[in-house]
Amino acid sequence: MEKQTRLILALDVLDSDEAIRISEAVADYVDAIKVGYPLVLASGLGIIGKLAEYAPIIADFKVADIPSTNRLICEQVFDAGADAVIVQGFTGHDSLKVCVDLAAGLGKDVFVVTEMSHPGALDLMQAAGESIARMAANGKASGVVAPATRPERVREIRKIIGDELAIISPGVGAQGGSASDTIMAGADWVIVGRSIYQSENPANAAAKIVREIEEVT
Ligand code: NUP
Repeated sequence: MEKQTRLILALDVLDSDEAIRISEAVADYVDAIKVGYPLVLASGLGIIGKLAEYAPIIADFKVADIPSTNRLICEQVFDAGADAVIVQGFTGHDSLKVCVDLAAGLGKDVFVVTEMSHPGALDLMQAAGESIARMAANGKASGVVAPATRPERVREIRKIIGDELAIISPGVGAQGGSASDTIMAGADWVIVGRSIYQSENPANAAAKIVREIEEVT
C-alpha cells in the first residue's frame, strides 16, 4: 500500500453495483479500500477481486480465533485478492503469528486492532490497547488500527510501536474524529466510511478529506 493520499475508504455498502460505482468514483483519492462483513456477507467474497481493480483491498474481518482457524480464514481472504487483513490483537501472539507468517510469504499486510474507536472500547479494550500495540510490533505486523476518535491514544500507540509499523485510523467524520488531528497525532492513514459513501458526491467528499490532510503534511 503506497502512501499517497493517506485516505482509506471504508466501503460498508451492501450492494455490489453501488460498491463498484463508488470505488470507481473515488479511486483517485484513496490509497486503499477497506471492505468488511456488511459488503462481503451481502454480496459474496468475489467482491474483493472486483474492487481490487480500483485500489488495494484491506479485508476488515477482525480475525479473532485460534491459530489454526486464523490461518484458514486468512488463506481465504488472500486467495480472494485482498492485499491486507485486519486481525484482532486480544487473541494473543500465537493467533497473530500465523497471520503474519502467511502474509509475509505472500507479500501481504496484517493490521492489528489495538483499541477500537467507539465509546464501548473504553469498557475493556483500552486497558489492553498498549500491550496489543507492543505485541503487534514484536510480532512484526505491518501496522495497527488505532482510534481517530481519540488522537491522544494514536499518539501513545505511535510512541510504543515506533516508526516501523503503520497506523491506520478509523473514526473520522461520522464518529466525530478529525482527519487532520489524526494525521498530526501520528497516523499514516485515516479510514473514512459513511462521510464518503453516504455523501451525494463521494468523489468530492473524498477530495475534501485529502485536501484537509495535505494541509497538515
Ligand atoms: O476501531 C475501529 N473502528 C471502526 O470504525 C475499527 C474498525 N475497523 N472500524 C471500522 O472502520 C468500522 O467497522 C467501519 O468499517 C469503519 C468506520 O466507518 P465510518 O464510521 O467512517 O462510517
